[in-house]
Amino acid sequence: MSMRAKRLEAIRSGTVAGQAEAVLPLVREALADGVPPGVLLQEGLIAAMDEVGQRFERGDCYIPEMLLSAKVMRAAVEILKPHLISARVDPVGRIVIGTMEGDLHDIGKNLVGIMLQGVGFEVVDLGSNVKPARFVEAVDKHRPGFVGFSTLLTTTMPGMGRTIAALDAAGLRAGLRVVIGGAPVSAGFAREIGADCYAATATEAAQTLRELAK
Ligand code: B1M
Repeated sequence: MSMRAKRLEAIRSGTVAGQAEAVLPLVREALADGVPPGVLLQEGLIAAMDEVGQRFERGDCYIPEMLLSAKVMRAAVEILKPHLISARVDPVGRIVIGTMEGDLHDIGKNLVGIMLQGVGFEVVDLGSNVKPARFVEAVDKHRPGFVGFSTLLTTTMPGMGRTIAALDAAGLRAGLRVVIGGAPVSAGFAREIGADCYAATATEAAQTLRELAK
């Protein structure tokens, strides 16, 4: 196994084990050695969260372990952030983003925010557990070209449709593009609820929205 592969594996397994003190120096070292931040993210951190999810499903780990891994991932993403948002780019538009009401998962949504900033979007992040009324209020206040909804839970998917309906009822839907993402949703679901587009990953969201903003 190459040095790079060994380091990525140590980042992945250390994140699964929730060991910030082991993972964070490795992330810094890998960056200094020229490992692309996108590779660290995908093959180290996201791969770790996938394994944590599988262990949770099998009953091999519980909420406290999931939280520890999530904490390591968030700290590692903070280190990667300036590298993911490197070159300054001209502003291309504004987006309001948030995770749906009832859903506390925010790592994917945070990554979407970082990647969008990286391609020049001004990002208004409402955080997680966001009620439809708060989206309406923020869209009314910030008048963005885009609004982005994230969810990781099947139970909170219907909140996306309810939020679109609330934006419509407030007269804010015209000229506003709705993008949705998160593990349980799909392009088909986006069509079903009247969203304008779906993005499978944070990178795809950044690419798609940058094109749409032109
Ligand atoms: Co929970 N959790 N969790 N969890 N958790 C999942 C999502 C789950 C799949 C685990 C499993 O069973 N395999 C499962 C959901 C099952 C389902 O609904 N079908 C689950 C469950 C059940 C739960 C609880 C209900 C557990 C319980 O209490 N019994 C509970 C719910 C709490 C709540 O929200 N009300 C819960 C709690 C938690 C923690 C708090 C412990 C923690 C979250 C910490 C945090 O986010 N601050 C947690 C974690 C860490 C996970 C897993 C392990 C990892 C999630 C993650 O961060 N992934 C997760 C399993 C998994 O996903 N494999 C799991 C990495 C992240 C980068 O990926 O968020 O998918 P993701 O984002 C991707 C894409 O989806 C996309 O881009 C990102 C990167 O490219 N994307 C978008 C996301 N949003 C987008 C928006 C866009 C475009 C793209 O446009 C706007």
